[in-house]
Amino acid sequence: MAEYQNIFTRVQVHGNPDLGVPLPKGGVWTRNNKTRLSYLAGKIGDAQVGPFYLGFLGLASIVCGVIAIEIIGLNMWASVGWDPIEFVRQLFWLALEPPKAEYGLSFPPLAEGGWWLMAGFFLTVSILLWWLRMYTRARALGMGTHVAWAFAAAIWLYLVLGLIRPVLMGSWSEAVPFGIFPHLDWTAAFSIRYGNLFYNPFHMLSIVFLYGSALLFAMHGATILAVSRFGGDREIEQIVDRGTASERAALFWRWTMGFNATMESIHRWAWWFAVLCPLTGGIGILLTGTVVDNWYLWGVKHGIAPAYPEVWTPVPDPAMSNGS
Ligand code: 07D
Ligand code: 07D
Repeated sequence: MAEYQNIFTRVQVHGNPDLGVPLPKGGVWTRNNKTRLSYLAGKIGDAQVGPFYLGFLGLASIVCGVIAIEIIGLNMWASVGWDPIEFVRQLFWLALEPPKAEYGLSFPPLAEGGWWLMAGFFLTVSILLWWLRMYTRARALGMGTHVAWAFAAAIWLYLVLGLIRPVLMGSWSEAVPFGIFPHLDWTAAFSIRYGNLFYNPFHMLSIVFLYGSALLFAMHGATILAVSRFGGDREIEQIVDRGTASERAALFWRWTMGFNATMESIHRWAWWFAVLCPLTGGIGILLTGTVVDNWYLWGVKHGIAPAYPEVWTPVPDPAMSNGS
């Protein structure tokens, strides 16, 4: 069977396709049983590719996603006068911008943000349908819905950035543009506009969980690889039937830092750290401009940022004087 392969597995076993658990009849579309073996996929994971499940939700999500990308791409192409060479050359710098502030939350003319609104609508529908697909596929297999809820945390930040906060601020102009570098420019401008995001405590928390996720992932990945010679990568067996791998891994961490996670709890640690990154981040963005206008001044007020010393006296504006 093409199971238990990892990056160090040198032999790839070619066997009959593994079609997974038998599924209850009814409600679930007849499963496409087509599979194939891929040598390259086997180098980094399981060699068996498929079966792939494309139900109504998946298809509808892909259709909406293609419409969104089409609107974004064609607008970007139009912005370089339909020149294919310039489109490719400038792709990373091209943008589909949200409407100007004067349009508020109304539907602007297509060329002045209307296309942006439509692309955003289809992208959002596509992402939400994909979420439903993850949820229903997990349920159909009798699994928990942890993956869907982790994805929901990312969707929360996405919705705050592009929908919830702009609606609270009363203007689509507050939202993020589509484009590779333009969305970075927006991120930098947003931070400056609201007085330096570094002083936003929820940005701080989000960074804690971002860095923490990387650290935990490295610790967990490294630990399991270090005991895979004792079968540590067969995590499920290690949980129910503890062997030398789990015990060594646990003892290693007790030796080095006095405490160890368990085979089960380490995945809860990972789940919470990953999920809390966009969850706290979304709270931080939601508060910006709605509750707090300037995070630096907020920091000064709460004693986490120093006030600039007054080392100069402001020069009176000559335009304000009466000329005498
Ligand atoms: C590795 C999983 C695979 C996902 C990938 C991304 C697209 C976009 C473009 C149709 C880790 C697929 C990309 C579908 C296609 C068009 C026009 C996930 C992995 C490979 N960003 N951001 C990137 C998005 C925001 C920021 C890269 C999306 C906020 C900074 C990629 C969103 C802010 C930097 C990208 C989003 C922000 C990036 C790599 C949505 C604050 C970088 C992402 C929907 C959070 C980095 C040139 C990656 C870069 C980067 C996508 C939102 C900041 C294009 C889809 C508004 C500072 N972002 N981003 O690997 O190289 O993620 O940019 O909210 O430095 Mg971003
Ligand atoms: C974007 C969730 C949405 C994604 C979804 C997926 C598709 C399909 C297709 C694969 C990432 C959509 C999927 C479309 C994909 C295929 C085929 C998650 C997203 C639904 N910051 N900052 C964060 C740091 C500064 C700023 C978070 C560090 C400056 C703004 C993170 C630094 C300024 C925002 C973080 C730093 C600034 C952030 C993002 C250092 C710029 C946000 C967490 C060392 C000058 C966002 C509260 C995340 C946020 C955010 C890190 C600096 C601006 C922890 C390390 C001071 C405006 N920053 N930042 O999970 O939540 O994103 O802030 O300097 O909005 Mg920051």
